[in-house]
Amino acid sequence: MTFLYKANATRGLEWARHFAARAPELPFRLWPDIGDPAEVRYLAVWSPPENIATTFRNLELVFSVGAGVDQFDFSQLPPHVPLIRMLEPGIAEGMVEYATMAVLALHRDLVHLIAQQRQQIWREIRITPAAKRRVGVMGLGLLGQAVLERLKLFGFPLAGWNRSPRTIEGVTCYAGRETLLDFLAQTDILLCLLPLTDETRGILNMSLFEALPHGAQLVNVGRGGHLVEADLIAALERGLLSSAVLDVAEQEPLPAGHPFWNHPRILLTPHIASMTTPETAVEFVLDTIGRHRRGEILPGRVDRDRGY
Ligand code: NDP
Ligand code: OXD
Repeated sequence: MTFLYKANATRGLEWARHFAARAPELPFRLWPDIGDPAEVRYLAVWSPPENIATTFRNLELVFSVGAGVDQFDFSQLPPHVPLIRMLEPGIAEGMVEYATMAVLALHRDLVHLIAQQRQQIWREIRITPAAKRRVGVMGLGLLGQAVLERLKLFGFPLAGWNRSPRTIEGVTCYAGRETLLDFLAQTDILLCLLPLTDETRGILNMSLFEALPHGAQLVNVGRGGHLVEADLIAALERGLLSSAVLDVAEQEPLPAGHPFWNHPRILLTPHIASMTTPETAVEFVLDTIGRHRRGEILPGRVDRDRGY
């Protein structure tokens, strides 16, 4: 019986060390050293290998190394094998830091100030009080809620938009497509923390940008597939949006020559908003394996019909 890991190799070595300390009885293997595939009971992956169902015939659990699961083709996974997304606290901590950084950067016009510095321009940009900067979060799941909780400290009027209704103290919550326009109309800084599904692909598009107040700003920390990239460039050119912070792109790494690299209104980071922390991730997967053996409910189990 083995646990197979297929993701960032350097962090995999850390997983191996924590596994050896916490569960020496469960052999841990690092891709591509898979050993006997019939022995693999647990698989933790970022990019899933091909032919999972036929190669690993005795799989019991598949873990996503990240919080998102859009990289999986569910039809390639044996239907009886639970797919578990990563629910370790390091992901939320990283995301809260990044989202706070991005919202404050946009609130304080950092993207414009950097552009001014590059052009050797010394010019004040008037400060807008936080109480007059409305921040809206799309996706009120684990991460969206954690981010909103921290943003409360700064005094921004806060709103959130979600598939199903939520009640969050201090946050005006909207639910369902029919409320999207109302939510957007009162959002100056929009932060996307949705999972990527058939319903949310391309949701950050020109008609959404047109529904925001003129000159609004965007943070995309969901997935590159949420954003229609050409629409973002056009919306920046038209002044519909004034700047954007992007952590994700349709193609990662971003290809050479892509307009995002040098765009003066875009601050781009290489998908690092948050990262799975090996120590707490190993704790989470071992806890999940224990629950699975005892026939208990599995936190983080993906609903394949819903897509997240
Ligand atoms: P959760 O599953 O906890 O939350 C997702 C939320 O989105 C739920 O509240 C859900 O609503 C809502 N939602 C889903 N579909 C829709 C829809 N069609 N319309 C409106 N709301 C919808 O996920 P997390 O908060 O943990 O993570 C969110 C995403 O963040 C991940 O899927 C991943 O893509 C991204 N991420 C990015 C990282 C990065 O480094 N850039 C790091 C980690 C995550 P409901 O309450 O009805 O289920
Ligand atoms: C994740 C990510 O989904 O890093 O955890 O994007």
